[in-house]
Amino acid sequence: MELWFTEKHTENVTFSIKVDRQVYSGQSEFQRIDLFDSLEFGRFLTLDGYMMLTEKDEFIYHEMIVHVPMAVLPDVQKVLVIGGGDGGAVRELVRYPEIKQIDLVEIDAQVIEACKKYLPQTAGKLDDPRVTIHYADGLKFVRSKQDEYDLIIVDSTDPFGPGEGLFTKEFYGNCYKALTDTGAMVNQHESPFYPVDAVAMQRAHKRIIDSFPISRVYQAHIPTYPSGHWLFGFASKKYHPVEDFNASGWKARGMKTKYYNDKIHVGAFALPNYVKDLLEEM
Ligand code: AAT
Repeated sequence: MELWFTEKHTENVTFSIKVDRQVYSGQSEFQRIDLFDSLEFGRFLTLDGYMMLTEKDEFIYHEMIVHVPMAVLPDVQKVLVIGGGDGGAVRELVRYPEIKQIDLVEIDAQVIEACKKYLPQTAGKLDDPRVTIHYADGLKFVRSKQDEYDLIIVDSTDPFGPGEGLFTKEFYGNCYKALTDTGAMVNQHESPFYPVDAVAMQRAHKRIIDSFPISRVYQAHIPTYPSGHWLFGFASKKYHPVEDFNASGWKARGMKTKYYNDKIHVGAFALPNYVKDLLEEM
């Protein structure tokens, strides 16, 4: 008998991966957590039936959410990651020796436990001494923070269920306040392609523009997310993601990456016309 994981991307479109076996299934206070093994994408994590990451393509998402801001901001010492309990963003961050402290705020301890046990590829660096894990709602955690972080990475689920509050005006305003004068926030910014996702993307963009003086959107190709076309937001107090991009500084680090490079950095901010229209029409 064949076993398939299927996610509905719209009312009329599904995306399926043939599953070898189910590795883990649990129900936390917040969501259902599943891990599967597959031939094509390796092990993958789903929350409430939605794809979070696969071993084969997670490098694209995690490199783009971390290296883009790190190659722009000149002196990042303290970082806040909201969500991201799989540890993929943390794994990329700990590669930077100048980062002294990483606070990871994950609402669901069970996600972290499951990933530590079953997804060492992403969770392997969660024990780095610079990392402190806070089991809390990111929305509440940032409320009390002021002038503290050089970089905030919002590595959240989509805007329904526990992740809903991380797409609100209140949250973005509090992130602004939690950042230092030269700080920036990067977020996973949903997909522009299917109208069901684009509406959420536009709403988030409008709220970010209202909260930050500099706000740009960049893109990457993520095969296992709806439509494969995914956006990220770069919202900043001082530094512009392309004009202040330090390409030579990045290259001098000699950091080996599988997706990100200096040309991708600049190119990712070039958006298709229909995406520009969606962002401007709000
Ligand atoms: N690194 C790619 C994987 C994720 S998972 C996002 C994480 O955010 C989950 O572990 C979830 O438990 C956590 N989370 C959700 N809501 C909150 C909250 N309010 N506070 C803190 N953590 C939260 C991102 C996948 C992107 C999917 C795109 N379709």
